[in-house]
Amino acid sequence: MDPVTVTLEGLAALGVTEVAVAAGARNIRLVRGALEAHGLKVWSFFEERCMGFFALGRALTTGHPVAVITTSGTAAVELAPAMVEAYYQRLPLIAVTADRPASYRGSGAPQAIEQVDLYGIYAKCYDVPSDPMPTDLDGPIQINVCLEEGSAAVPPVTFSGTRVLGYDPRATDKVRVSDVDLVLVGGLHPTQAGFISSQLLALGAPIVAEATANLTGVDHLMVTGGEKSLAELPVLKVLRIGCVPSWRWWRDLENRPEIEVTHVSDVPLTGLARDKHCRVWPLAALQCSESKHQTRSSLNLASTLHRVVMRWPLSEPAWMQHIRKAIPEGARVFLGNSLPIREWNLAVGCTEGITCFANRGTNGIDGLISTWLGVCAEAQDSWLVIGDLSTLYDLAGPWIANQLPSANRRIVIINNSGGKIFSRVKSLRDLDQQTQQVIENRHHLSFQSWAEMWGWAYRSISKPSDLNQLPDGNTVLEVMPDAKETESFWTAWSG
Ligand SMILES: Cc1ncc(C[n+]2csc(CCOP(=O)(O)OP(=O)(O)O)c2C)c(N)n1
Repeated sequence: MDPVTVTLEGLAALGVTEVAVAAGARNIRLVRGALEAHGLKVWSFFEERCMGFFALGRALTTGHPVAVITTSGTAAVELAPAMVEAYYQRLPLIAVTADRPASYRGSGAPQAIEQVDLYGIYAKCYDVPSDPMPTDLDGPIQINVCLEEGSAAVPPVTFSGTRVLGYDPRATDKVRVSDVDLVLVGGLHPTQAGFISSQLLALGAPIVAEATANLTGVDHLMVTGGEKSLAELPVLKVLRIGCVPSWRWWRDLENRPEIEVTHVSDVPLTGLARDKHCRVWPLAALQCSESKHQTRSSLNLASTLHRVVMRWPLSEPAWMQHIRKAIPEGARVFLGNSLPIREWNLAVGCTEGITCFANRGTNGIDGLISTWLGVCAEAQDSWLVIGDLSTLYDLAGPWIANQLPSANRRIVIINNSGGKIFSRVKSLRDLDQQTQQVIENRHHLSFQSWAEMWGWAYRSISKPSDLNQLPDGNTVLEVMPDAKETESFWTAWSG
């Protein structure tokens, strides 16, 4: 059978209903097949890096497999960052890489690179037509399709969205938990967060949750204060749920073997080198009953936090609270890596009324605008909170916005003129000026002309009231936090 038909029918059997394409001569038959298929949504890109992250965002929010179709050569390589991120989030991202016929391998002929197993351990490769198409997937895969030159159409394939799973996701042993001092919750999809919230309610142990945990109805168990509270809580047994937590406290667990961790996550990795071969239980396995070990401490740093925020209202953490207040009920929020997610976790935390997402597989600052646009494609209100270097990384991200339904999309750039996280890392604070300049990539760029280039409204934000009465549609909000206030905030908060 024609490898194009084999590929498209294979994608349909995996339950794909969305595909992103970046067209070239080599993949044109796959692109035509996608455009002519029934029941398939096609997103069109001019480059592959943003495309990969956009598709990752679609898979992150829908939970369904999403395919991206590239032409041959370095086009296929451009998907690598998104494929690696998909691996560490176990998202069903399918790279369909058009290739020259197998006889060209090892020849150095134009646009013939070695595409089989291009993503190494991060994506199992199926070489079509030699290999059969996969019938199941639990993370990213590559489908490398060898094609002769030509542009002939294929008979239309129907994509019904039905996926035949080879396993029963409910069939799992239970992990019974009743005796822990602390629950640490990292990112959870909102559809999983309801079940986890009910389990944690039954457990009754104190919870330190990231904003992306999306928990509901457990406010009374929630400990605010982030690192500061974690440092003070007496802990010997921890239940870790969801994505690997972003707290420094978690990293320091490497050197605290006396603290026992039970891992519950759909990504079967512990996120701790010391527990490398530990069992990680799937989320559905969690069965909690009331904790015998009630360490409900009187630790409540909420009022201290409030005081410090009020004292330094133009510091970065205070800006997170101002931004949260401007976000309407029901909005989808994406938190950029580096300081935005950390400052949001501290100053806002896990709040009801919005759903939060992030790329915490590898904590990259690349592809964040594109991932967010994928996550929020069908949301009426969506917000991205992102650093300035992270924005510079994904300048082509807004390309796809014109193909999305119109909605209120806000990119909030926290422009602190460089990678300011490095001035907060203890081991880097004493570096000389020149090295600091290099590690932070200090700059004086503004994002106004970038917003204009993409036809997005732009607002420079220097006081909280600038966030009122925003225009409808796509908007870039450039926040300039006060560097001195930020420094004062951290001195007052952590000393
Ligand atoms: C792809 C990638 N490259 C490099 C890094 C290392 N890194 C972590 S944070 C950071 C700086 C981020 O700067 P910015 O987006 O301005 O955020 P800020 O630190 O100011 O919050 C860098 C380069 C990374 N996480 N991902």
